[in-house]
Formats: sequence, structure tokens, C-alpha cells
Amino acid sequence: MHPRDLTLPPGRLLPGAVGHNRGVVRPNYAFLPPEGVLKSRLPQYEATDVRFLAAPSLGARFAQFVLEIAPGGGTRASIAEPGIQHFYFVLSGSAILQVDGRAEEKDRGGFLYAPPGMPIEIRNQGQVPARVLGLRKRYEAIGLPPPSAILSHQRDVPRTNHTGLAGRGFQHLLPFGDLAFDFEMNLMWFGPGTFFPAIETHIMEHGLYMLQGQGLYLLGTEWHEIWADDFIWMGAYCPQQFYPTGPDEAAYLLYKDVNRDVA
Ligand code: UGY
Ligand code: MN
Repeated sequence: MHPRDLTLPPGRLLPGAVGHNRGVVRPNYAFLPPEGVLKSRLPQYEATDVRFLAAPSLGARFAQFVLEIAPGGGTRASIAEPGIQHFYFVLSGSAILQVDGRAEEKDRGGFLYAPPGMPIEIRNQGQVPARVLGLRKRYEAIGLPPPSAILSHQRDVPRTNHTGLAGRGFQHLLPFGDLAFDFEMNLMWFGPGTFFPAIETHIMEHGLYMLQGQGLYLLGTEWHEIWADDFIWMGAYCPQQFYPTGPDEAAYLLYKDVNRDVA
């Protein structure tokens, strides 16, 4: 049984109700289990709850959030924000993702990328609630034409492994190495017993959404047990390492800012 599904006799406190919380917020990282992330509502959506994960108020230079869209709900009208890129990934149920004159119903693993200012719509016309992971990031122009819109599914993205280590897998949901993009969204796969070749300490920020499996995540100097639907924000230079601990593959979706100079 998953520890979160424990039910206790009446009068007993839930484990974690007093004195224990897997959630941690530090100056350059945050670990957010889903049960502590409360919902909000926004005027641009109907029949939709929003759970903010990363935000500038946390220290992140992007915003990440889960949309919980009831049947019949979603964007009230097109959303288009000058200078802001959007990325959406369907976590459960199905949603109609619309961008650049295309509208497609996507189940788990479907995704949309919209370049800055391009209108998007997200609607749930199914019978069950849909959960969609969203990301908004201000575009950093570098004199190249901005990227084109993308509407696709993880099953249509090749799985690669440049590490030479058995059990590792990478799916670059945005075109890898295309300098017009200022961020990556990567599915990272880990078989039992795999890990990074070294503890990473890099300038790029991460937003990490755990999709399946479990493991131990090093953030700074602390290890955290991580399960599906946990979220981590890693700021620049946050030391990081991952060991999967379950019997099956672990996978997470990872935001990473790339391809831009600093001064
Ligand atoms: O690409 C990365 O930076 C990746 N290896 N980091 C991570 O999964 N925390
Ligand atoms: Mn990293």
C-alpha cells in the first residue's frame, strides 16, 4: 500500500499531520508533495482549479502549475501573452489542445508548445476530469526567428541514451539543440540501479514533475524520498542526484533553461 493511502482508526492523527512534512523550501530548491499544494482559480479558465508549483515568489524564473479541468471546462477564450511561451503536458484524462490552427484531443503524454504571443486553448470535452501540467516562461530572444508551435505526444518522440549506461533513457519533447528554444522539456527514464554519473551542480534551473516510480533525490546536502506527482524546483547551482528505488522504471518530466548567454 502506498503510505499516502493509509487510513487510520477514528481519533488517530494522519502520519505527517504533526511534526513531519516531506515538503521543504530552501533558498535554491523546493520539494513539494502534492497534498500540500492548495488550489486556486483564475479568470481565464472555467471549471478549472489551478495548483501553482514553481513561481517567481519561490525564486523560480518561470511558472509551473497543474490545471485540474472538470468535464466541459478549460480556457474561456484563447490565451495569448506577448513575450510569454507556453507548454502543456497531459497527466491524466484527456484534453483538447489547440494552437496554430490545429486542435487535437490528447491523453496522458500529449503536449503543446506555443511560442511567445501565440494563442492557445485547452478544453476538456471528456467525461472525466483532466489534469494538465502547464509552464509559462518569458522568451529570451537572440536574433533568431522564434520557434514554431508543436502539438505532439511522447509516444512520437524517440527515446535516446547518449550516456552508454544501461537503463537510462531521454526523450527531448522540444527539438534538441535548436538554439531558437531557450528551454528544454525532457522525459528522463531511469531503470532500477541507475543514477547520474556525477552529482550535477549547474547554472540551469529545473522544474521536475515525477511521473512514475519512486526514488531518492539529492538536493543540496539532503536526500528526499520522491513518489509520483511530487514536484521539485531546483534553482541555479543546486547540487542534484537521483537514485531510483522501485522495482520498475522511474520517470520524470524536466524543465531546463538552456542556450542563452549570461553576463
Ligand atoms: O539534464 C539535466 O540537467 C539532468 N540530468 N538533471 C536532472 O535530472 N536533475
Ligand atoms: Mn540537472
